Amino acid sequence: ARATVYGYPRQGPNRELKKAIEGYWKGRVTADALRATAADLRRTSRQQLTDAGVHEVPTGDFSYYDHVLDTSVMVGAVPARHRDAVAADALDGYFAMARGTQDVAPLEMTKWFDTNYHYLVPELGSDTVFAADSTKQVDEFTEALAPGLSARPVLLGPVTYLLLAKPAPGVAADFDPLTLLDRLLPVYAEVLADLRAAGAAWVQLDEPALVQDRSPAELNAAARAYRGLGALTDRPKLLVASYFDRLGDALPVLAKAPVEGLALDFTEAAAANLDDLAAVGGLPGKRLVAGVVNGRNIWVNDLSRSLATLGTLLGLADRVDVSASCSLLHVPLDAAAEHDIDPQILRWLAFARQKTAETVTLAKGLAQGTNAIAGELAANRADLASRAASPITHDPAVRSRAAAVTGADARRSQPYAERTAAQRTHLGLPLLPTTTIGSFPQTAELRTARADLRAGRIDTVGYEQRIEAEIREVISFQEKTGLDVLVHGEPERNDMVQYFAEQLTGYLATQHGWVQSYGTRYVRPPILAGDISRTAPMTVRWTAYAQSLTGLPVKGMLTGPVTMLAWSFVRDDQPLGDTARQVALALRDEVGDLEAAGTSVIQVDEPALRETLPLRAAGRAAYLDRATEAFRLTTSGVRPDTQIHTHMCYAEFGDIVQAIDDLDADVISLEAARSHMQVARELAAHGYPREAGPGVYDIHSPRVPGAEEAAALLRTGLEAIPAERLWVNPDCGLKTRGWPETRASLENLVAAARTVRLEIAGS
Ligand code: THG
Ligand code: ZN
Repeated sequence: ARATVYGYPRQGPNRELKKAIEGYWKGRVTADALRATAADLRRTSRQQLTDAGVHEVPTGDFSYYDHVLDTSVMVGAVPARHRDAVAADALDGYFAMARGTQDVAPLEMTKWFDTNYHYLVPELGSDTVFAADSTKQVDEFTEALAPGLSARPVLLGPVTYLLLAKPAPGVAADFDPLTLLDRLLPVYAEVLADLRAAGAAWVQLDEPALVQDRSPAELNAAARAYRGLGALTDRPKLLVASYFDRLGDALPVLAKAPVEGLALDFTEAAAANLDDLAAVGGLPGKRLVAGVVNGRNIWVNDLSRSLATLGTLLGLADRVDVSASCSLLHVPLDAAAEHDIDPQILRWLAFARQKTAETVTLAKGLAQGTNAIAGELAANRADLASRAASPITHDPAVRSRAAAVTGADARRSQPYAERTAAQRTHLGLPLLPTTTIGSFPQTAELRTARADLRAGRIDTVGYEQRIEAEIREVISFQEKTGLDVLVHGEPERNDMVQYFAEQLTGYLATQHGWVQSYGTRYVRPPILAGDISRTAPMTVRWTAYAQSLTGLPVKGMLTGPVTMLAWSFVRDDQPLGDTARQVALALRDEVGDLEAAGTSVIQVDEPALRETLPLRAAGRAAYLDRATEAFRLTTSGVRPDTQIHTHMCYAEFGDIVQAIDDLDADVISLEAARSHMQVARELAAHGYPREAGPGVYDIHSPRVPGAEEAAALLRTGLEAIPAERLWVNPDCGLKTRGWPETRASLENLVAAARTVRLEIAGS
């Protein structure tokens, strides 16, 4: 048995890649310097992998922006609007597809399965002409060749590529990209031949889309694809890789296909994949790569358990190799870089570098027996035992409180229909009330203040004075502009998850734990490591200060439990529902403290609710139950006349309207400006009975919407939602906008609300 991985973090230990690419965009770094930085980073990664004992290193997994975009380039699927830019300069054309230019829009971006990575969606149509460009794959494979080293190019497979694509602009919406398979396969054949000519013995084709629910036609396409590629004579051996879930109905299809290897996920899907593998009689004559090390969480592996799994696989294939379950792109690079985490807790963590070492240890244990890795096994047992016995993971007070939760705790004391009247009276709001989502522009002064505090140039008192000054500005601006429900503007917050994670016991923050979100954007997801509790109020000080400045209601602003989990690394030693409940209870206390401090409107944001929907339909009902329960546990302790708001970004809500209703929030604000209130019609079509604020100002663009344009959107909204239940707000928070456009846009938004109120009064 040998160790391998499917991909490695791209950014480098200090996000050197981000700096080089953004420098190139600004004209401060030449194309040659950018290429040199990238080649250096790839060399260092390969060195790290080989030093750790990985036998076959992946190549081609590197990307300047996104591996799905790289695949579009590899198959020649460049949208017509980007062809001139690509012809003029390949690198600039590539970035034009990724980010757009003054004149052309970029490719659309969306989430990579149920991870927090985002890819660029291929745009295809019946007139798409594919053409092979194997340059990147061949170059990155060739540069990896060294004496004694084997490298395995990793490509996105043709079936997943087509399943991730969508009809290009102007192509009929019902166009099915999968109909292009027969045209795409010859292009893959050419790339495979080029890689063989370059010396590749194996090529990996990633087909994660096959772990989702797939129709007979889609499974049939997979069968055709791998019959076709398998039948080629001029090709390397093929390893078809699946990850993120069980392969399910696609397993018999690939087991029968004339390919030489299959990679399966044996982390959460282990039992199902084992059963399915046994049911097809194993993979005689094939190589099985077993993903037993979780490639998307940060916990140390249970080596004994993985060895047991690997042992049962031995008889089921010709050869069994060991890997992380998916590309290590989804975890930070190196836990050893974390100097602020308690050394004992650090031993519970494994980032990409540590996970690589785990796969090597497991491969050695599998090949040579457990005696060969006795030292590693003993250390691993000790680390797992220290985690299991730690007071950090077992806080009796947190546990008994969570165990005592009843159904009533997650239910408001009155139904929405009765509460709403009490809230109207209590708040004294006009028809079509105006508000914002919560954050105001994060100015350079605010970032400087935070940096000054971190560096010790100012003390806490000095910092808080600067934050209070900003809150005074934001409140006085909103009063002057005529908004009805105000916010404090969140000047004290960095990331909406990190801000709370830093204040909750049981949560860990990292210093260098960057994970790519999209392109050059990275996040440092905090780690839900132990039982979660709140030692003191987290937001009350700022909300109360803002409220003391005005007679108008100021909204309290919290991040909801579902989003806290979705954008963190979660515990793997207890059910997700238990972790969600602990976070919800801590937030529930914050909601209670805000109410007690005189806050009558409290917003609990859940932008990630839709994002983390399970890949297979079978898991969705349970997820939505757990998610809505955690939200209601957070928000249900308040008086009937306290108004609970929630907010969600990103457009597609059609399939979760019932879950949104089950949140039992009083008001929801949603992104809608770009889709011309589509979401309002979707809510109405599902009979959504509550108040809603479909956004009338697209904050993702610096463009200022005119008052008449916003009024027109409101009139469209009124066709779906009655005036008594319609709110007026932007699409999302204003954190990334500048003050000038924020000022102008909100003035127009208030003017639009006033115009439409008069129209309603006069009709
Ligand atoms: N916070 C967290 N996770 C998220 C989002 C978030 N996941 C989904 C979505 N939002 C991803 N979107 C972004 C948008 C911007 C950035 C990252 C992810 C970003 N990052 C800075 C960068 O790379 O320069 C670093 C930010 C920092 O210093 O923390 O701009 O909002 N948790
Ligand atoms: Zn938003």
